[in-house]
Amino acid sequence: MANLRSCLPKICLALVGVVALVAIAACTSSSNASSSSATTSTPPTSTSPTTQTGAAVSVDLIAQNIAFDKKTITVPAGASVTINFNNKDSGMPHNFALYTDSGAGTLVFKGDTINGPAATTYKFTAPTKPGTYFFRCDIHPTTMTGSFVVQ
Ligand SMILES: [Cu+2]
Repeated sequence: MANLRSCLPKICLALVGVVALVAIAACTSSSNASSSSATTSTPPTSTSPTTQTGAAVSVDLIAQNIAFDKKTITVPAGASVTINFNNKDSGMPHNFALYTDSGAGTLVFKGDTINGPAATTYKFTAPTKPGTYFFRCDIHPTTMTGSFVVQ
């Protein structure tokens, strides 16, 4: 008993020392982590000037009476585009498809066709080259068309 009692203060001191060490270690490691993440989060500057890092854009597009509710959709170059597509035509299939030009020769993105009434979400990356592109419904390629402007 006497032995244990005389040891207790030493154990206490040792514990305090360990706690202090842990606290110091936690402080220094967290400050290290925050400073290193700050330096690594800096984006590389060597990317080509035409490539803009993707802003996120969300666009609501309604198909109703075999027509889109928008004639023009404008997004930043290289943006991450989300199109909230709502087909309100009962029993009528529509989709959203993006082409480089109104000739619809080169496809950029093709959304799945959905039968109305139904809604879906299309996600794609906008072209990095600014210009006026072309979107349409592939089922109604002459009546459901619009300009997709990349800035
Ligand atoms: Cu259509």
